Amino acid sequence: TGVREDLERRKSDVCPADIEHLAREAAPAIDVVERLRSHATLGLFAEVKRSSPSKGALADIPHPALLADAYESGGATAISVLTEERRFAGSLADLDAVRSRVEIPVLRKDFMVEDYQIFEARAHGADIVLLIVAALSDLQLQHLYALARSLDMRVLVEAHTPEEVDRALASKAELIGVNARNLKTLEVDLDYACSLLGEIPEERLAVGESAVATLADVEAYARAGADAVLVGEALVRHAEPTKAARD
Ligand code: IGP
Repeated sequence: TGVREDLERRKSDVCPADIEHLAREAAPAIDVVERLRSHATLGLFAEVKRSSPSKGALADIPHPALLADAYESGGATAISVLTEERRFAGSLADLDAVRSRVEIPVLRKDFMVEDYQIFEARAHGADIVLLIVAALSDLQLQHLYALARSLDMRVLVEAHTPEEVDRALASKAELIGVNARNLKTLEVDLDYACSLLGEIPEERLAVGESAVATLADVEAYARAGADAVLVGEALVRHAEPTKAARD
């Protein structure tokens, strides 16, 4: 696939030994779990997303740093940055731009399958990485989780079905995300995601992902037990991102 070629190209630019070195030398990661636990209100992961496979181009984002800045001013807990190039039109350059602008934690949102990508995330200043249960074996999940934690990053483990929620809970991840979007059919179902959020025990931090269009949707996630929500499209399409994040 193209994704694999992109990864191989990056590896030939920065070899695995060098990316690991850069990851270990990076400024310390900021702890999103501590921030979420110390705030009584619902957390917000505000996403920088130019395009998606389900909707195509979402927004023209000439300056991701300025968008992230607006999210931060609006009170976002963390910024999520899509770095996947082919389907989401993201890049590590977007991650760099956002990282150098904001002081809140930054999540690298991509399809992570190997060590190199975890080192790369930290080398580019990410504080959090996403691991999608559906894309990984239990062994890979445990391994990538442990690697990310060894670099002091937090891990958002994403599930979409009851079986995946069980697998996510079996990992040690403090942050469990339930994605309302089925990554195979690309359909969203907020009620279904809310029912799965109910399965996540109190000690874990539950994140409602996708399908937020209105305040009522945010409230539905909160009632279902979410500690935070992750919002992309509704924020990037909003004319006033600061106000949107604040609301
Ligand atoms: C944001 P939305 O519907 O607010 O734009 O969704 C986010 O949940 C979505 O971008 C997402 C995603 C992912 C993208 C969730 N999990 C995994 C790529 C890969």
